[in-house]
This record gives sequence, structure tokens and C-alpha cells, in this order.
Amino acid sequence: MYDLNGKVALVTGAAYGIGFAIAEAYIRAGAKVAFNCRSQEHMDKALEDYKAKGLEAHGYICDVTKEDQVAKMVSDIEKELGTIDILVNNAGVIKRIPMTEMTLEEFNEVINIDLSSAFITSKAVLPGMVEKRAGKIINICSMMSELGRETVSAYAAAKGGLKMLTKNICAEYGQYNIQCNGLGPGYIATPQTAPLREKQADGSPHPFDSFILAKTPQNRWGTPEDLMGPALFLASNASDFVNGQILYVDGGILAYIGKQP
Ligand code: NAP
Ligand code: GCO
Repeated sequence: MYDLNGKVALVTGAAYGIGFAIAEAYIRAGAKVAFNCRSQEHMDKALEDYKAKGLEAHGYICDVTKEDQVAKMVSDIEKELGTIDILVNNAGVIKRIPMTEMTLEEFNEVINIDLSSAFITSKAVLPGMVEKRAGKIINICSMMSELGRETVSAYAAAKGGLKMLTKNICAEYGQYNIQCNGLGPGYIATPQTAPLREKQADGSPHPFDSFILAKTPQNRWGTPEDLMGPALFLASNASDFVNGQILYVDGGILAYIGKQP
């Protein structure tokens, strides 16, 4: 039931990080996998990295906030690989700025990339899924779909909205045997969180690194590889009656008040 042979998957923002790991999981499960990013430099490096691991991935330069670019990418994928069976809305950014110092432009940039893009890309692939009466849409949510913290107002607003968009796609398209679920990583060691893990000048751990370890029952940061199994579950027949759910992969943070200092 975890076999993806014969399936076509699009993982957005999979040049590296969590998206790369999810794309790898799908390729190893037999899917034909397309991915995108904005930067030709990142694309070139990503294609080398996939090849170095013996993985065949199909790369498309596309900014997921641009409807015309997404429409062309989906059309090209469907011509080259076939109708998209699995969509992972993974592309995302974060800006860590106190709300009173954040400009509306900065706020909207995060909302556009982390939330509106999922609307755009899902809208582009849903017609093919409706026609096939089958499809999987997986939105990469976050702990910030449930919790806030200082300086990430735009990101939390986007990820909270992404949780509800997930439930609404389930509500609207479940009748066509389309499952839409969220995957909610905890704190994962990727370029996005690198600033939170940088050693201090004196070589001591970053305070946020120590904070996350104290808040995580498993006492470690997650890795992109920790997401591979859950992402495969949500893309496979194993989850054919799972819909509108957010699967958190967080080492227990959301269940834990945190270690007493
Ligand atoms: P990352 O390392 O920063 O990678 C982000 C990827 O998205 C890159 O491939 C980037 O490539 C691409 N991207 C960004 N904006 C894009 C756009 N407008 N159009 C197309 N591609 C775009 O991030 P990550 O840590 O792997 O996170 C991936 C997803 O997981 C994000 O949605 C993030 O919010 C979420 N998440 C991360 C964590 C964590 O702790 N790391 C936890 C929970 C959720 P280009 O810059 O070349 O476009
Ligand atoms: C932050 C982090 C988080 C993680 C993730 C947690 O600044 O708090 O970047 O937002 O990326 O979303 O689930």
C-alpha cells in the first residue's frame, strides 16, 4: 500500500531541505517526481544532488506565487510525466521580524509564498485529480499552525491559514476521492532554521537551540529524513480514508510543557 509506482508527484520547493527529502522518499517508492524552485543556481545544485543519490527528479523553475508560471509548470509536467496524482505544497519562507517593525510588503510576501501559493498550485492540479477521481494534496504546515511565538506573525498567520485551507480542500473535494492533509514538522534542521542553531561567538549553543531541546521530549531537532515516512504515508493508498487531518512530526513538542529549567 506504500507503493507509488505509476504515480506522478509534484513537490514544490524541493531543491533542498524538507522538500528534497520528501521527493527522495517518493522517488524511492516508485513515483515519477517533479520539483520546482525559483533559482537556477539552486536548481542546478539540486539536480546534481538528486543525481548523486541515484535519484531521477524532474526540475522546473517556477515561482509558486505566480499563477501563470504555475499553470505552465503543471501543463509541462502533465505533458512530460502525466496527470499529477500527488501534490506537496512545501515551498515556503519565513521572516523573523517584530510585528511593529514588519512592513506590509514583508507580511504579504510571506503570506503569498506560504499560503496563497498553496491555493494557486492546488487549483491548478485539482481538475486533473477530479477527472481521475483520485488525488493526494499534502500541505506542509507547521507548529505555527497551532502556536505563536515572537517575531513570526506573518508565518504563523500563513501556516494557520494553510491548516484551514487543508480542511476546506478536504471538505470540497473529498467527494472525488481526493485526500488533502497537512504535514506539520516540528523544529527541523534545514537552511530555514540554520540561524536558530548557529553557535555563539564563544562556541556555546544558540539560546534557541537549547530552548527547543528543552521543549522536545525526544531532546533533538528533527531532520528532513524524519518527514520521509509520514509524507509517504499521506501520499500512498495507506491513507485513502485519512482526510482533513494535520499529521504533526515534532518529536512530541506539541504534547509537552517543556523541561523544568
Ligand atoms: P528551506 O530549506 O528554506 O527550503 C525552502 C524551499 O522552497 C527552497 O527549495 C526554495 O528554493 C523554495 N522556495 C521558496 N520560495 C519559493 C517560491 N516562491 N516558489 C518556489 N519555490 C520557493 O525550507 P525548509 O526548512 O525545507 O521548509 C520547507 C517547508 O517546511 C516550508 O513550507 C516551511 O515553512 C516548512 N516547515 C519547516 C520547518 C523547519 O523547522 N525547517 C518546520 C515546519 C514547517 P528557492 O529559494 O530557490 O526558490
Ligand atoms: C521559527 C522556526 C519555525 C519552524 C517551524 C516550526 O522561527 O520559529 O523557523 O517556524 O520553521 O515552522 O514548526
